[in-house]
Amino acid sequence: MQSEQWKLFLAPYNQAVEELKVKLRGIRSQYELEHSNSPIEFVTGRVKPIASILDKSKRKGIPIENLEDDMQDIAGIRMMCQFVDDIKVVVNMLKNRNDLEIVEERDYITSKKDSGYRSYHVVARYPVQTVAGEKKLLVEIQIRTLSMNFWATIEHSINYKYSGNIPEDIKVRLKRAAEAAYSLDEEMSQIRGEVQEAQAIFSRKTDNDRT
Ligand code: 0O2
Repeated sequence: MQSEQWKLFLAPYNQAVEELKVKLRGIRSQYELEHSNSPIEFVTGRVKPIASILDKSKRKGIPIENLEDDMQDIAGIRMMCQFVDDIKVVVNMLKNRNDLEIVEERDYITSKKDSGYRSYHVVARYPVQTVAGEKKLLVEIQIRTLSMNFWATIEHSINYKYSGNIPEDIKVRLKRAAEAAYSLDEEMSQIRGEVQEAQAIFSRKTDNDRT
């Protein structure tokens, strides 16, 4: 594809990511207004860079003309939660939306990846309104805790640095770090009530300070 064709191909994906970021961030704002604890801490999104699309299409043997049907993460959304239990709440919330049609779920929390990676992936079709009519695009939504995200972000950069061939000793340390991150999640879950009560008090205080 020429650069102009890429722009046209990726435009609806950009639109999907921008729309979903607004919609999903809106849920957090609703919780904030109600002073209740949000299962969503923050939301990010990105369209896969062309180089990564080409890389993955080669690695997975996906012909360019099949990208729309066979590459599920050209549009990617990440939803970060404070607690592991929030992940289920967020997944159910996504399942109940009428603008998302869930096509696949991958639970890398119950079954972590070999690398140590943990996250819950939901692949869904999302309708984008284009001048040529409605286009239902695949989007991949990754739902994870803050500590899973911390680990994944660091591992991703190390993986990039070593072009996918992380030295064995670093791999071992990363696996250990993944378990430490998970222990942190488990510890925090144990004092969830305490944490949430403190956050509710703090949120009311900052609201009062502003008025
Ligand atoms: P980026 O930069 O986040 O877009 P595959 O791509 O073969 O691993 P598949 O079957 O297409 O996997 O889908 P999967 O595993 O559900 O999702 C792939 C995405 O999940 C990756 O996208 C990462 O975002 C994340 N991911 C999966 N495994 C790992 C891991 O071991 N470490 C980290 N840090 N992230 C992981 P991309 O395209 O790799 O990267």
